[in-house]
Parts: sequence; structure tokens; C-alpha cells
Amino acid sequence: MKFPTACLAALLAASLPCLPASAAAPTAAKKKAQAPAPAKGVPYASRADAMQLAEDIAERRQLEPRWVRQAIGQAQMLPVVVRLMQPAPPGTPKNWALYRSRFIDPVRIQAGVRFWQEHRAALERAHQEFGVPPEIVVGILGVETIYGQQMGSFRVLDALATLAFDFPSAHPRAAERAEYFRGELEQFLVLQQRAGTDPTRPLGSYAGAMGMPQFMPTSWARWALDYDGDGRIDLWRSPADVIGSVANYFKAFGWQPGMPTHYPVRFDLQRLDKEALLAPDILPTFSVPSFLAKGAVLDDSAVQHAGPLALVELQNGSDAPSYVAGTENFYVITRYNWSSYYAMAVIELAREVRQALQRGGGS
Ligand SMILES: [Ca+2]
Repeated sequence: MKFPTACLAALLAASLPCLPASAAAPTAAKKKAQAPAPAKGVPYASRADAMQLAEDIAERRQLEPRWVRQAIGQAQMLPVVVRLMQPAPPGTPKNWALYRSRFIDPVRIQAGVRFWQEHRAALERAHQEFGVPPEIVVGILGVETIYGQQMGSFRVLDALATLAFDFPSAHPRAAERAEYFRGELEQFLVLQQRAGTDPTRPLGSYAGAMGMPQFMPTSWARWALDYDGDGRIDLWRSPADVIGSVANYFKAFGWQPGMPTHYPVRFDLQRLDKEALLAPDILPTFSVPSFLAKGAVLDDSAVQHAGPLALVELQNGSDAPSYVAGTENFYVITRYNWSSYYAMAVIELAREVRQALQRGGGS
């Protein structure tokens, strides 16, 4: 597993404030109902490199070569996917306030309250079993797909093949990304073959992320669970499977039960060495004493924190940035989607939904 992310938009859009798959493509992937049918390109059956990969996959995975050739051969190159994968122009300012407004709104909060009420038993079971609180699972699913309302309208096969064979060369790490997507395409085919499904059927994001939690195929293979006990894993239609799988993912990446995700932070300008505090980025590195020594000011509860902290900076366009002290659990959320903006949106949506629920389910 090269990039252990469930959902990849952040990783791919290096200079964007990392939109989840459900929102990264406002014209195509975001609104299923409004999305125009993607323009179809030439099927990959005519491409020698695609057919060679089919042979390699068949051999590596001991699959019927004809089935693999036929599957990849049916994939169609989607020019819109290539366009969506282009890196953002350099110097594009990040804007937390704008990003936040896309995900924290009354409609999403209400949908979160309903999801929590309807699936309380599975959320509590996952809390017991994996130590991941319901609100975090609810926050993830709200930001990713509004609880399954926007799961993407691209054929996963087409999206993965396009990114495997025609990744935009303008991207600074095009070769590495293309290799990553060849691996995801391979895993996708293995999953479909095992499940006996037609590989042209599944729909997902323009990056090939699938279902309510937007799992990439390798995440699906490693962390998805049958959590409703019907003998199959369905991350499109089984909320229990989705809840168990997300909690399992978080546990695998080191979620620590009971640890806050972040604390408020202020600065003592006399002592502040912001450059040093920001150097490790979001990786929690500083003990509380060293954090304080470099000019961070923490509330009493944060001063008691035992583990390492990171200074997380969220830019607000031309306005002053926002800062929080991120814990190891904040970092775990960024393993789902590699972005501090994403993590903060998940955390804030989670809190809003919990508060609405506590007020009696209304906003
Ligand atoms: Ca199931």
C-alpha cells in the first residue's frame, strides 16, 4: 500500500486545500444528479501498454487473462478526469474559511443527525470495538459524500484506467501517481473478479474512490468489513459495513480512544519561533514543554496533554491564518485524506452534528 489513504483528492491536488473526492470536482463529480455524462474517449483495448498491464495483472493475480484483457479493454479514456487531475496553478491561495463553508452547512448537519439517529447501534458497536467515537465516523461520511448522497458518477474502471495510462504529465509527480493508479486498477479488478461483479458497473469519484466512505480499491481490500453480517462487503448500500470499515481504518492508523483531536493555541510574541513550530508541518513532534518554549500558549487542558503536538496552520486567503495545536488523533484523520483542511472540516462537522443531536435533533 503505497499511499495509505482511503480517499485521494488531497494527495493528488498537491497545492489545493485538498477537497474530498465528493467535492473536488464541482462541475463533474460533485453533484451526481447534475453531472453531465462524461465525454468518452477511445477504449483501452487499442492501447499496447494497457493490454500489457492486463497480461501482467493476470499473471501476478492468477486471473483469467482473457477476462482481464476484456475488462481493461472496455475501459474508456475520460478527458475530464485528466483535466480534474491537473495541478492547481502555483500560488493559488488556500482558504480555510471558504473550505469550511463548503462542508459545514445546515443541510449536511441535518443529514448527519438523521444518519446518527438511524444507525446509532452500529456507531456505538464500532465505538466499543475500535475506540473510534460516532462523531468522527459521522464527520467523515458527511464530508465525503453527505451520507451517500454524492458518491460519484464516473465508472470506476474508466477513472482508474485513465489515471493509470494517461495521468497528466504536467503534474510534478506524474510517473509516481500513474504507477499508484495502475496498482489501484489492479486491486479493483481483483475485487470485482472475486465478487463476481461486472467491472464496468461500479461508479465512483473521478479518482476511483468508491461508496459512502470513498474508499480506494486498496483501502477496500485491506480495511473494509462486513459489519452487518450478511456475508458480503457493501460500502455503497450498507451503512453498518461503512461504519465498521471507517472505524477499522482509523484504528489501523493509530486512533487513540479518548484523545482530543486538537487544542486552541495562541502565541507569546516575545518568545515565538513560528518557523520552528511549523517546520514539521502536521506531524506531531513537540512535547508540551518544547511547544511552550517556542512561544505557543495553551489552555490548562492542553498543558496536561501527554503526547506530541503539531502547530497546524490553516490559511485564510489574504486574511490572517487560523492555528490549532493538533494531536496524534488529528494526524490520524489526515491519513484518511492527506490534508489538514480536510481533517478540520471533519472535526467541525462532527462537532456541529453532535451538538445538533444533543439539542434534540434539530438545527
Ligand atoms: Ca455486509
